Amino acid sequence: MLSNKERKFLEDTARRLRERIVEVTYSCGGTHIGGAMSQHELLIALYYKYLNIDPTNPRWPNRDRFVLSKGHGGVGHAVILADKGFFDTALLDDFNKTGSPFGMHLDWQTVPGVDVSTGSLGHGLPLALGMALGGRQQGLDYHVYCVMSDGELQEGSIWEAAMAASQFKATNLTAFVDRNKFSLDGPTESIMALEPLDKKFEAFGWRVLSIDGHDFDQICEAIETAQAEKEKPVIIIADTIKGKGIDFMENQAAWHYAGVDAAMRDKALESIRKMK
Ligand SMILES: Cc1ncc(C[n+]2csc(CCOP(=O)(O)OP(=O)(O)O)c2C)c(N)n1
Repeated sequence: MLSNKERKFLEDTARRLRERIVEVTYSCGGTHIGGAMSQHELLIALYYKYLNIDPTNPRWPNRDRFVLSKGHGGVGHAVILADKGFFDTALLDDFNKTGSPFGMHLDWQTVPGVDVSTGSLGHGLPLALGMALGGRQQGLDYHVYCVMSDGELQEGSIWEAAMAASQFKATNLTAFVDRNKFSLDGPTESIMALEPLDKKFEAFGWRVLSIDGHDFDQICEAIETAQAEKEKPVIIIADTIKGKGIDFMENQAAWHYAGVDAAMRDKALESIRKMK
């Protein structure tokens, strides 16, 4: 149960960094802003409450690992890493520009705090499972958290990893699905239906928790339940809204990837400032 102070801190941080994502999107000409907004509260809860990490020592062997399997959400990850002190926030002014450390998908070799390069969908869960099993093998007690998009669940590699995770009882791995119900150009259910998603993961041997992915109380309760689970890997299916917080972007596949001009930026910031 979050205290009022903790909840307010998480909500204020989420709002402040949503604004930063909009600013970066404006300055670099375009990002995957829709999915950055839907995944946002999951990343904020992890980075500001749970991850055992040290920004002064990004390669500390016993750090918790974070895998953004939906690598196109990298802009949302980058603003958080900057805010946590992994690198100078001013570097974001050149996001995705030639010569900057950032591509649209973050590279672990150039961006401190990134554990693995992602972007080719469907590979984050297998990588996260490898990290979890590797940690166990080495007697390290870190936890691995992996955020997937719903569209990437249409990749077969996810289901191979899902099978292996339960076979090997990878309880030091917690996965999330950013279930915003949209992929690049339309609803997931008309492109390649995923439902009943909870039943599918249950059949693959996972414990499934279904939550509102923008509600910090539900997110934090689910993460703590996952941390305490000792029999099965846990997947948290987070019901989210693509474009969350920017009224004219919400639930619009057209805002999967886009830029904003100055007028749209100001409208977006105004909408975010009205969020509770
Ligand atoms: C293997 C692979 N195929 C295609 C793409 C191109 N691509 C980028 S984002 C995307 C789909 C985005 O939808 P979803 O996965 O649901 O992401 P979200 O809505 O959370 O942004 C696709 C197909 C890719 N990055 N990787």
